[in-house]
Order: sequence, then structure tokens, then C-alpha cells
Amino acid sequence: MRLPHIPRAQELDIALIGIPYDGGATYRSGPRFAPRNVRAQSCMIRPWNPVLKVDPFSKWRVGDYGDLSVNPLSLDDTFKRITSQLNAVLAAGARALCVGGDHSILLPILRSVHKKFGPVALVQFDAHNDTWGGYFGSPHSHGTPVRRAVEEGLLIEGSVLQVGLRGQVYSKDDFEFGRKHKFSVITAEEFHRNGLTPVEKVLKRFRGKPVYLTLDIDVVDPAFAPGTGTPQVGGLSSFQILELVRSLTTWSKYRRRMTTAKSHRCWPPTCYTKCSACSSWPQWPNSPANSVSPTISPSVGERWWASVGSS
Ligand SMILES: [Mn+2]
Repeated sequence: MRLPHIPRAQELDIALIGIPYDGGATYRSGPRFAPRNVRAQSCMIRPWNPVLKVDPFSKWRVGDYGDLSVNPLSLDDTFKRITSQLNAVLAAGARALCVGGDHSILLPILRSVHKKFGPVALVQFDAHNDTWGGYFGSPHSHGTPVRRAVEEGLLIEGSVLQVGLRGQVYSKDDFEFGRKHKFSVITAEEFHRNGLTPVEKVLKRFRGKPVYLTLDIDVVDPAFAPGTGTPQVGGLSSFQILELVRSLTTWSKYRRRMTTAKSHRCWPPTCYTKCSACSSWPQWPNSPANSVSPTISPSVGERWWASVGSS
């Protein structure tokens, strides 16, 4: 990321973390190279967002934590490594923004989130529901993490929102698991026809709950994001995915009007712990900002930005 490399979670509010693993991919490999490419592409990111009217780098201490250690020859060992390393990040009070990696890494991430926060709601932007029972005899792959997360009790029952599902599946029963567990599903076709309103309606039901957001890049149409491991036509345009992600912040503003600072629970548009868009840190009694090194001033974000260059 266009950020300073700071592998010390206690100094960060938001840690960007690469997880370069694609041992769970069943078709086209390569997601292991995604973190480094996201970093390269981030060179054009500038601090002020005129749509959301926010400069996140001056508001929060955001840094590139680096990549987690993975084992390219073992899915089980990789999962243990991911959970264990993320546990340390979350225990230090930082929020993690993880960049995979194929979608199998969602499960070890959610295990770590559960350890810190208990069951969470899940918002999933994806072409697939990822609720396969297994694949090639393995309980884990990029198509299974949501099912395993439900089975392990990592998610709040009835609080899963999936947006962008499309394409052919193996059987009509592929959607049975989601129905049984009361998932809210908005297919790509429904999204194209009805826009953001149904999404926002479901999100309002998640108010007061901790939420984890996961975005599988294949939710975007391969015309815009051709490098994905499992391309599916009929997906979202680059503008639509921006609007979809921004809708989370709009919902956050709605919540800001509806709640007081003290009772404020959190909506993170980019990660899963406490709010990143709805309030400044001093309003959070137990925020990470209150426990980090006093040598870091609130204005440090601006200096960080300057230190990594500007165009
Ligand atoms: Mn997918």
C-alpha cells in the first residue's frame, strides 16, 4: 500500500495486511501475488476522498503491516498461521484490513475475529456464496469458508448478507444452506435491477452488531477485474462496486444520527472491528488511540502521507 511499513500493530489504528496464499483456489491460481499488486496499484491513491469527504490517513494511523507468514504446501498449517498472527494484531488493538489471497483465508480470519469479538455479522460481496460442503475431499477451499464459519459458530445466525451472486452452480440445492441459515441474498441480477436500496435495507438490520466485511474481487465483472481466479460474466462495474462500498458509509452516517457517542457501536467499511467512518477516536473510551505510544501525535497521519510521497 502507499503507506509506511510498520510491522508493530500497537502503533496502528488500521493495519493493512497481505495474505499471499492461493492454496485454496481450484481453478486459476495467482491470488498469492495480489497483495504486492494491490500495493503497486495503490500508488495513485491520494488522501482526500471528495465523495466521502474524508482523509482517513490524517484521522487514523494507517500502516502497511506487511505480509503474514503462510505455508504454500499446507492449507491447514497456513490457516493456523493466519489465525495466530492475526490474534496478535487484534490483541494489540489495531483493526486489520486483510488483502488475500484466495477466499479460503476468510475462515482463519473469522476464527481470529471470533476470538476477539465473538460471533459477528457477515457482509459478503461475491459472485459465489462459498457454502460448498467440500471439494476434492477437502473441507477447505475458496468455495467453503462461509459454510465452515457458520458450522463453527463464528457468525451471528441470520446475519449474513451476500451481494452479487451469479453464474451457474452444481445444483439448485447449492443455495439450500444459505436458506436454512436465513442468509440475505441479493443476486447480481437483482442488484442490477434494484440498485442499493435492498442492500441498505438489510444493513439497517445489522445495526448494533459487530460486522465483518469481505469483498471477493470476482463480484466485479471480469471486464473490469479480469485477473480473478473464477471469472463470471454479468458482474458489477467498477462504478457499481464503488457505490456498493460507499453505501456502507452512508449507512454509517444514518447510524451516527440515530445513536449517541457512548452507545455507538461500530460499522467498519473496510474491516471488522470498531467504527472507522462514523466518529473520531477521542469519542471512543476504549479506542486503540488511547493505548498507543504517546510519541505518536494525532497529526502523524499527515506526516506519514508526506513521507511516502505525493503526486
Ligand atoms: Mn467468489
